Amino acid sequence: MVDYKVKDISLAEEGRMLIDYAEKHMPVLMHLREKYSESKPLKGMRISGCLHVTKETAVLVETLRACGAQVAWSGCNPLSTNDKVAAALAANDIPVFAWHGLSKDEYYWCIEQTLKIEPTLTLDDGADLIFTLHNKRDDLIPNLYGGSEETTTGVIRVRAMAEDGALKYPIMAVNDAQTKHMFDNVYGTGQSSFDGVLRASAILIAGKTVVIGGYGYCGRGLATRAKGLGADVIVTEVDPVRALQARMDGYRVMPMSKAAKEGDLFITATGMKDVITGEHMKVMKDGAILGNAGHYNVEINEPDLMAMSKGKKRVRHALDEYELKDGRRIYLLGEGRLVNLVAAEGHPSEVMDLSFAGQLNAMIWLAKNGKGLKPAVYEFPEELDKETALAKLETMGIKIDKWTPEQEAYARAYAEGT
Ligand code: NRN
Repeated sequence: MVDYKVKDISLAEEGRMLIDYAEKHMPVLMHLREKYSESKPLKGMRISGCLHVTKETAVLVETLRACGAQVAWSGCNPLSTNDKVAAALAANDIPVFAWHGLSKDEYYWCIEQTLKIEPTLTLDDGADLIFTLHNKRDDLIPNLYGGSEETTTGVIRVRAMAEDGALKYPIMAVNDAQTKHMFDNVYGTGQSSFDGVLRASAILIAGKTVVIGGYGYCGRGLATRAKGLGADVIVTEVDPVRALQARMDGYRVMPMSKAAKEGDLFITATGMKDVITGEHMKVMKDGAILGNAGHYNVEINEPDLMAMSKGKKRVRHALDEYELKDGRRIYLLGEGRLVNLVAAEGHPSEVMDLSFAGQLNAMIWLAKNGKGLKPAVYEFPEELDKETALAKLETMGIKIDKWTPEQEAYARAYAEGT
């Protein structure tokens, strides 16, 4: 048995059933596991991972190991670990350091445990592992071939590090793979955030006014699902182009100061702090429900909410009721942390199949090409994106057209006009 720390190892059997179930909905990743099980392209690699410990992540972790890598894993959010899955990984000899309800110190202790394998690759979601390496263990950086980053917020963070000349090893922006953000961020976040809202609040969405903060890939998915569930959707934005797009997509667009008076349910997906503050809470309806779909818990200002409340009470799974001094009640989902993973199970396996095919391909690419690469943020190779999309279509029994040689020639020709 390897070193690990989980909530309760006796949950392993239940966790294994969850992982087996996820495997059945992740055909692309399972195909890649089978494809590489002989050649083991990650042989000799040591991967420290910092990514939500869910049934889908477990499929990725066990695929990385099947491809030859030694792995050590922590979660990337104090409230997103599924304790049954963590137990199943530990029981399968994977050094996993993760449990639901970590303190901040425990969270970073878990990350540091994964560094004991002295990684040659890092796999991150939100860049807390990358930042810890730079900040506390830069002695390990010379071993690194490279790393990957899963999510929008993490890519923004490492790009800022690179801008500052602070990035010390190459990072592939897996979030920027088309087969990741055009699917995970849109269809995944859209569905799984409402999964979280409904498991925690059990409200009827039809007939309600739902305010979506941010109209990026995540916000677009959220607005689509809110509309599909029968809500009257309001979008708030700071970017005029995205605001215009939201209006053209048929949603009402207005400042949060105005939306705050109308909303029954608020979901933020901006990556920015203080999207909803006390100023907005002051004018909200009695019973308004606040949720965040962004990576960090900074989008809803919970200290403002606490300051205007007599007290708070956990009234349902992942739902806290704040009784305000003026008698109104406001509800906060998942302590303001990303509602899909805290109140539900995160995105469905079918869409994580795409994201994690990207992560696996990034690890294989970096194992091959990373050594000696300039520390910078690298785009996901386009041909790998197309390969992943084709593989997914195949699992769906979908065939597509192919250009003829004449069409190939036409695409290259610029002389032919009208
Ligand atoms: N089920 C999941 N397992 C899951 N759902 C969403 N994410 C998940 N990771 C593991 C991540 C997405 O890829 C959360 C990240 O913020 C987002 O990029």
